[in-house]
Amino acid sequence: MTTRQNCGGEAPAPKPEFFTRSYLLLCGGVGGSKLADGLARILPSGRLHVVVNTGDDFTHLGLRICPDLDTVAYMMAGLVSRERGWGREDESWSAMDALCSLGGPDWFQLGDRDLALHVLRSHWLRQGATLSEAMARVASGLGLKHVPQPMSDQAAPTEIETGQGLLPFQEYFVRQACRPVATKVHYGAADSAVAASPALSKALNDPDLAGVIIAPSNPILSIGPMLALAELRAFLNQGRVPAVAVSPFIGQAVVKGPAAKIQAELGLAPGDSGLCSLYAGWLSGLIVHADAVTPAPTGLPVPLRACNTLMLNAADRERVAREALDFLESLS
Ligand code: FO1
Repeated sequence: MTTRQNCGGEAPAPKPEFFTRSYLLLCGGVGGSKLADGLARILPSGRLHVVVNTGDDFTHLGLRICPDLDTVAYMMAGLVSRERGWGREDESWSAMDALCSLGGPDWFQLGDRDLALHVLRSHWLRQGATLSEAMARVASGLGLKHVPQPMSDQAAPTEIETGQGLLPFQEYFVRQACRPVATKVHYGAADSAVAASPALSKALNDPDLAGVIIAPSNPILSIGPMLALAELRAFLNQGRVPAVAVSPFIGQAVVKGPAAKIQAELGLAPGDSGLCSLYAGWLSGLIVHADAVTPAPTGLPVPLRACNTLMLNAADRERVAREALDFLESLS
C-alpha cells in the first residue's frame, strides 16, 4: 500500500469545496476530543457532525455522568484539564472533600465546576429532556460552534467480562485502573432496542456527507460501542462515502489508556494491525504515526498516510484534522 510521508509538515489547506461538504466524526474521550477540536476549528458550523461514545456513561450519586461527551465539550470549549485529559482545567475539589468526609465514595473524582454540569444535565434529564437535547444546552452554555452529540439517546453501557465477572465500565476503567484481564467486551448498543441518536441518523442521511472520520480513540472501548449500532455498521458497510481512521497507536503503544493491553487480552494483533481487523470491511484508509524515531507501520491491508499524529497543541490538532480531510478527498 502507498504511504505518503508527511511528518509534522503543514497539511495542505482544504479546498473550497470542502466547505460545501459535511463530515461525520466518531469519537471517544481524550484522543477523540483532540481531533474533534481540530476539525471544529477548520469546518464551519453545520459541516461537522460530532458523534460521541456513551458506552462509558453511568449514574453516580444520582448524577448521569457522560465522560466522553464532556471531554469533547470541554476540549472544544478550551476548558479541559491538560494534565488529566478529562474534567476541567480551572477546577477545585471542595465538594469532593466534603463528600468524602461524610463517608461518600472517592474513587470517581468530580470537581466543583464539573459537578455543576452533572447536576444541571441530570436535572434536565429528569425533566424529560433527551441526552441529545441536554448536550445541545451544555454546548450552548459553553458557547460551542459544534455540538457534541451522543451515539444514542438510550443507555448503551459497555461492560467488561473479567475473572471477577462482568464489570461496569467505570468500575473497570477507573476504580480498578484497567488492571483486570478482559476476556470479552459487551456493548449495550448491540441490543437492537438501542437506536442511533437523531444527530447520528441525520449525519448518515446527510446528502452533503463526504466522509466519516474515526478519531484516535480506543478501537475496542470507545469506537467499538458505536460500531455495535446496527444503523451505523450498515451505513459503513454500504461504503457510500470513504471512512478514514486516525490511529491511536505510536508504534504498538498508545499515548494514553489501555488500548494495547485490551487488544492483546482479546487475542487481537497488536497496534494498527489489530485496529485494521476491528475496522475490517469498511475502512478506506488509515492515518498512522511516523516520526524521526518511529517508522510508519507496514503490511497493513488498507491505504496508509503517515504523519506525526501526536496532538500536543491547537496547531497539531488542526494539522492532523487537515490531514484527515485531505486523505478523505484523495480516497473519494
Ligand atoms: N478518570 C479517572 O481515571 N479518574 C477519575 O476520577 C475520573 C473522573 C471523571 C469525572 C468526570 C469525567 O467526565 C471523566 C472522569 N474520568 C476519570 C475519566 C473517564 O472515566 C474516562 O476518561 C473515560 O470514561 C474513558 O474514555
